[in-house]
Amino acid sequence: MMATSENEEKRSLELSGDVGFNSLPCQLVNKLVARGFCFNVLCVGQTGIGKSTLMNTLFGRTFEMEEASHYEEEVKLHSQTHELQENTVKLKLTVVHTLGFGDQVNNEHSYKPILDHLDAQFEKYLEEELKIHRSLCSYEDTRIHACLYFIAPTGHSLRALDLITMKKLESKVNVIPVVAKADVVSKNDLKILKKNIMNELLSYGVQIYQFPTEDEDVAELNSSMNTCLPFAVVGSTEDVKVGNRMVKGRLYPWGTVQVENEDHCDLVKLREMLLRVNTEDLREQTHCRHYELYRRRKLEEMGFKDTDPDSQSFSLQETYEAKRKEFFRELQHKEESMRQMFVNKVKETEAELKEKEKELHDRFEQLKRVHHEEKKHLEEKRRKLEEEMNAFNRRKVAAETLLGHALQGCSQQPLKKDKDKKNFFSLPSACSLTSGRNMN
Ligand SMILES: Nc1nc2c(ncn2[C@@H]2O[C@H](COP(=O)(O)OP(=O)(O)OP(=O)(O)O)[C@@H](O)[C@H]2O)c(=O)[nH]1
Ligand SMILES: [Mg+2]
Repeated sequence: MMATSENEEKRSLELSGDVGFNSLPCQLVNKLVARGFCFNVLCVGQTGIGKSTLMNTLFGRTFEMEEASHYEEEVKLHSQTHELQENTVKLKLTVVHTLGFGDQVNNEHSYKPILDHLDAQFEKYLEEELKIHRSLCSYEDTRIHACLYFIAPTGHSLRALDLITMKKLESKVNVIPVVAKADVVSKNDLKILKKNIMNELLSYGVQIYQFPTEDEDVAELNSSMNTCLPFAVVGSTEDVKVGNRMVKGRLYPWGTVQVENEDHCDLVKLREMLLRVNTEDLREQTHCRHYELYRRRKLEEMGFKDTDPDSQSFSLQETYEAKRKEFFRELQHKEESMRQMFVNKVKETEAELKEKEKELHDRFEQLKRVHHEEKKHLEEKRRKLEEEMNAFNRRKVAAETLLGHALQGCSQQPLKKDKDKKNFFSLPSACSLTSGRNMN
């Protein structure tokens, strides 16, 4: 077979018979139906505004009705996945609720956890896409396809929180605003409220999801629905009797609100737009617009780009090499600064140790001096004591000699004994002997 050259003219041929490739759409449909679909909806709105009731009403099922606490410290996201089936079509529906949204005293950063959640889902998908062994066909896509933004029916228009949050969300998700609990306002007030909301969104440049009008089959329907935005919805899972049939509705002392009656609210319109006509467009917009934007920013952040400054195409290999070199340069730089830090630390510790050693040495010298002084002092004391002892010994010897003489004299003149004894004891040397003994 010869390769077709680029310049070769393309020929259009009429086939004489059926060769079979006209079944391609059917093959595709069969494959997709067998695989099943997924659709992820995020409900943003203050506590008790009717998010759960509306989701139950939209899908005609009771998913979960646990009330959220009003005392959450920060906004949290809670997601639940349900496997639904309509005829042969399987749908994995994930509903993500915002718990505590609008409940804080300071709502300044209420949108942050929502943005983080949206980014986290994009990041997960990007990681899968960048893997060597990708399994995107069986990948469980958690990216949010539609965000229902619940606006309170009271008030004249949007709150600052609504405007800021929708503005932040517009580049990350398809935002579809709905006026919740529309049965609590009169028809006229609702009309004014819807108009005010749209005007405000327009003047603040908030881009909400527009139903696509490119496809001829749905262009008319979608463009007329675009003028009905925001949909005013009423939710109910209760069956009420109207005439001789049972309908979903809300019973009031003055009458019944039928949620599926288009004269009463826009629930049917919302369901039609969200689930019957534009589900695939919502999925496509999520992938081609919001995810693409996230992916582009992320890859640019990582240093990838399609063209270099001279508009020459940039190869992945070159980008990788450049990034690798930059990484090693940074690593070297870090290593060098850590080494320098370590050397400085060692020097500091060394200086500290030297200082301590000097202090100890000085202290030792001082103690040595004190010890020397004390020793000298004690030597002096000892010398004095020895002198005193010598003097005492001398006096003792003299006294003993005297006593010896005295006793000798007594034995020769016994009659004079008593008198001499008296004299002896009155002698000054005897006195000093006695006092010397006392001293000892
Ligand atoms: N009047 C009126 N009440 C509604 C409507 N939808 C729900 N409610 C009531 O509002 C209350 C709260 O409804 P939920 O659906 O639990 O509200 P939620 O936003 O899911 O609340 P949390 O999950 O706790 O944040 C319930 O008493 C519902 O019956 C509505 O369209 N109109
Ligand atoms: Mg709820």
